[in-house]
Amino acid sequence: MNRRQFLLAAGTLATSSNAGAQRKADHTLRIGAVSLEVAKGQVIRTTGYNGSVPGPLLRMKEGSPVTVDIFNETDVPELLHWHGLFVPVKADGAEEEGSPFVPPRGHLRVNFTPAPSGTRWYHTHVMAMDNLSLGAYSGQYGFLYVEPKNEPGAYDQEIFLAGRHWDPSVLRRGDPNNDWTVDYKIYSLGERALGHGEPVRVKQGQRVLFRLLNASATRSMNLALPGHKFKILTLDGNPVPTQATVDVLTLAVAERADVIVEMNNPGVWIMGAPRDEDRNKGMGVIVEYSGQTGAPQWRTPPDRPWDYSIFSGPVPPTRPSPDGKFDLEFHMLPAEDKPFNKWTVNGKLYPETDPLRVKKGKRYRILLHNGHEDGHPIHIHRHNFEIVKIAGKPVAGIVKDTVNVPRDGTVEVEFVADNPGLSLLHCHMQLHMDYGFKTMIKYV
Ligand SMILES: [Cu+2]
Repeated sequence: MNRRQFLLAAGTLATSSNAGAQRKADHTLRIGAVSLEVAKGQVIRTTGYNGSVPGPLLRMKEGSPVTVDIFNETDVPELLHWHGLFVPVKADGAEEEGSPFVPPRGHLRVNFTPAPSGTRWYHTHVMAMDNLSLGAYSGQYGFLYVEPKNEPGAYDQEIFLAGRHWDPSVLRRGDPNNDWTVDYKIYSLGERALGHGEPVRVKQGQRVLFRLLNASATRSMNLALPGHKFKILTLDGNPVPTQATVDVLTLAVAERADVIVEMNNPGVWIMGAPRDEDRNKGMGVIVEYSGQTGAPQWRTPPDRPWDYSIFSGPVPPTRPSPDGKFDLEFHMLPAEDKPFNKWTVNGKLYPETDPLRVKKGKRYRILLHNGHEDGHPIHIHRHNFEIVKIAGKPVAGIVKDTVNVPRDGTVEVEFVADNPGLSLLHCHMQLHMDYGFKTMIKYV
């Protein structure tokens, strides 16, 4: 805490007669300048939380109310979103819902009761538009783990790793279907680019639980660990009905997965992106068995497309009809001569998009129809949804807060409207949400 914050905090204590405001916060996050040496000699200057990137790992207990103080040491208004949590609008950090900003050089205190349990995260929710130092292009992200009331804990080590793409620049691809994009020079997994951080140190016979997050502003990520397999326990922090095992894990922007790796192949390995270019830019981490030395090994895994349906539970012969249905179709409007393209929901750009009108306690189906231009990770705020159909194939029991809808694909989800208040539904790619790709869920 610097002198200014101290005075600010002291001032709050001295002037407030509200007993609640005098209580020390359970967590304090300070938004400020950070220098991150992502690789030797390559320093990223950005903003982050509490002087580190990623921000501190926060642990909260499901159902135990928390108070979080957020101090903004920058000159721009900020928003902090609790991704995957059923928080009130006031704490959600979404301007569109009416959540308050953390004012420049100011402070915001938020209160909420953490739920549901699982691997969540927190990040800035400001618009960046064509300023690639703001929003999800910055270093403002961190893990939040909400501890369940009963933690099975059947693992020997727990390792949190977020993937990230750095040093963004605007790129014109010359592809008329999707010409403008953002390109990145260097990638990281965890705190550093591949080969520049501490290795993950393991022992033979251990069960290692990796909690993995794609914290990128715009890019999907893939990971493999040669000689080992990933057993998927959760997607977006929610237990999957079928714990399928895969060679390659794919996470769209904002998605998480908890995976168990049985460490039964001693050596020094690269856990990294299957594509050479992505690994060479830094997407990976070294996994080193105790007592093993030598150059880290890499082997290209089999190439199989990611398919959520392998995690499905048994599909019931009939599913009760939802109380309402929404069809959403996503398309691009080309920007032509300047960045970026615009993105429409049913032909309209936010804020003109039509809200989804819902009643409390009812169950709704949303059909997410995607056009040809790009895949989109669709994120629902303050609620979860269950995937019920992927490309026409019924699935059951896969509960998420972000679902990737591939090009030309349709994914159907259902959610229960059980958390009144405006709720944002949007594509999580920063350059899509900034340019129109948002709509609201409105309780009526
Ligand atoms: Cu998108």
